[in-house]
Amino acid sequence: MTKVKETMSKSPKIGIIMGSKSDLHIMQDAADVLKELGVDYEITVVSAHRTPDRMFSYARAAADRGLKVIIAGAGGAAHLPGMVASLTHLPVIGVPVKSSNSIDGWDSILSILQMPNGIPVATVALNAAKNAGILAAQILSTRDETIVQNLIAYKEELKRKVEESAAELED
Ligand code: RP5
Repeated sequence: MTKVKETMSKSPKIGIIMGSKSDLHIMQDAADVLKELGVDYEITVVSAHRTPDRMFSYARAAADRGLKVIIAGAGGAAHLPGMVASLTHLPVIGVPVKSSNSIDGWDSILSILQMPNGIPVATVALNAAKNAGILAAQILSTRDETIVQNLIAYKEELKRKVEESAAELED
């Protein structure tokens, strides 16, 4: 990818949370793509079921701490994204994780996707933490021209790779 310009580094604008450290191998993709796009983030574990008080504090303090978007990943009975969305006005992007306690991943997807009217969670595909990171950057980019330019460069690179593959196959 072309050179990424760093953005507003003082306080992270994106919070990445996950129900368990066992989700990290998936959720790391969100962190990696945000880094690639030059967007500051913080990352931690917040369990809806095992640490409900921590979830309440995290979600309630998020906006005042300067976060603009929360990415929340969980698997199985994946209540974290929806509960966090119920506690903050910030946009929440949910990542369904196919976890050790998932039946087949549909449990995670449906737990996050099927929210009641009024409390949306922007749900990405199973294990698609990278897309959650890109979407979070796109939300921030509505007020940040540097991120816009980094996203354009990122998409240009995707296009270049496809064209390179096509050229190789057509040779
Ligand atoms: C969920 O349970 C977590 O988000 C994780 O996906 C799953 C399994 O957690 P561990 O038992 O591996 O800690 O709450």
